[in-house]
Amino acid sequence: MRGADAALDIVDSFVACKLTSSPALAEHPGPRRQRLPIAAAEGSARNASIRRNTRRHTLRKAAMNASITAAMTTAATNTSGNDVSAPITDDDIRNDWQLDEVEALFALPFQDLLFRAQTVHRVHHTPNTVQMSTLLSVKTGACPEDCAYCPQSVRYDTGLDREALMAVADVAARAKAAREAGATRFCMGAAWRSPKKRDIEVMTAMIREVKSLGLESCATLGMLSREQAKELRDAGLDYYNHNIDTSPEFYGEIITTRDFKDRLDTLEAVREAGMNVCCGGIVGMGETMRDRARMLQVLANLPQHPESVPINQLVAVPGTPLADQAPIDPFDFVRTIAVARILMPRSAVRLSAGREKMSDELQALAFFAGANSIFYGEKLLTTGNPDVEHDRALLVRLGIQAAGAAPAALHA
Ligand code: SAM
Ligand code: DTB
Ligand code: SF4
Repeated sequence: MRGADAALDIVDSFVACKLTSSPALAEHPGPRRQRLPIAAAEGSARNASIRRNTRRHTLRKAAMNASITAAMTTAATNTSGNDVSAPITDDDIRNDWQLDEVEALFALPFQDLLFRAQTVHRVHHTPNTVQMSTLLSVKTGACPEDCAYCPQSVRYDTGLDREALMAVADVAARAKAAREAGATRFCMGAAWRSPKKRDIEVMTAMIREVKSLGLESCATLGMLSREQAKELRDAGLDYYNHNIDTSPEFYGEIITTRDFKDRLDTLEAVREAGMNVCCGGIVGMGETMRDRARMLQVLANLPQHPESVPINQLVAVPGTPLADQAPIDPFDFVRTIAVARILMPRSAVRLSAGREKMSDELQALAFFAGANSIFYGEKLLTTGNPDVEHDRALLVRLGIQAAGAAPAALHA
């Protein structure tokens, strides 16, 4: 075992021991509607994947380790007295995270967790940079699914008007505007359980338009068959967003019209088609800390880490079953970002829904914890998002650059 791993394992097991009776980490109380196996995601491909994922970024690592070692040597003996000063290296891409290890990360003192997350972040990413995606709901409302958080489910009266699939030319115009505002990726969302054949035909035309503008393309359209995934990929789709949303154990409390395994099957189809995976979840739905740890464990133990991991804070929409859900402690939200960063070092971690309710200071903490991607534009799908002017000003105040955007776009 490498020195860094050994030191951090000692810290982790120490914290895990102290936490065996922590109420925050107790199983979520009350009955579950269903408990679903996830062996498919956590199983057979793990060893091959670990080997595949141990490619080195030698030059960057050497440079980073020099500065990290200097910083950590002066900074770090943690509260347990264990030395955590050994540099974290980019050998740490793993797909075999154990639940107690993930829980132990959540339980670290806040500053230790953020220091470790920021350290991992700097080994694998250009600091002070965020990727910006703009969302558009291309088909809104009347979704047959019963996701308890979602304003677009036909089952809840949220006052949302249903809208048919948009015209391709209108989507192209919105994509162009997003590019001019500084976005580098355009994400099209549709309130479907799964798309029909004719929907895929229109979506492929939209994807071609988005790509012709020089933008990266992303879509989130519900469950896909393998054939549909290939059709979207052939049209040029770069990313497919399909969230697992929460832990397998809590899933049945939130959604009953599909199961956790359905999500994993679509993720597998997306990977098989050769697209990048965008997959994350929501915090603040009444889940326990253990559920959050399980959700991140499942994501990190997929055969290949999602390239993009959106962490949404619940937008509690009136009319949905979660309308009155109490907001989570903001520090726990930041902890979730930090643990995602540590478990999936190379992924983009997106500070996603919920930013409208977050202070600038909280967002800055989330960036420090390793978030390096945001949704940019006045609207998410159906709910609000910070104004672009506010976001631009925030990034300037924090000295954060927009990754890959034309500089003129951001200073327009
Ligand atoms: N229908 C498709 C699906 O469910 O995959 C695509 C659209 S769906 C709105 C995309 C994701 O948005 C959901 O999986 C969920 O993670 C997120 N989302 C939806 N409503 C939300 C809310 N009120 N707060 C936070 N995230 C939400
Ligand atoms: C994701 O993880 N969050 C986005 C995107 N992927 C599709 C959606 C957030 C939706 C928030 C509620 C709404 O605006 O309808
Ligand atoms: Fe439908 Fe997606 Fe909303 Fe669930 S999250 S109700 S599948 S649009």
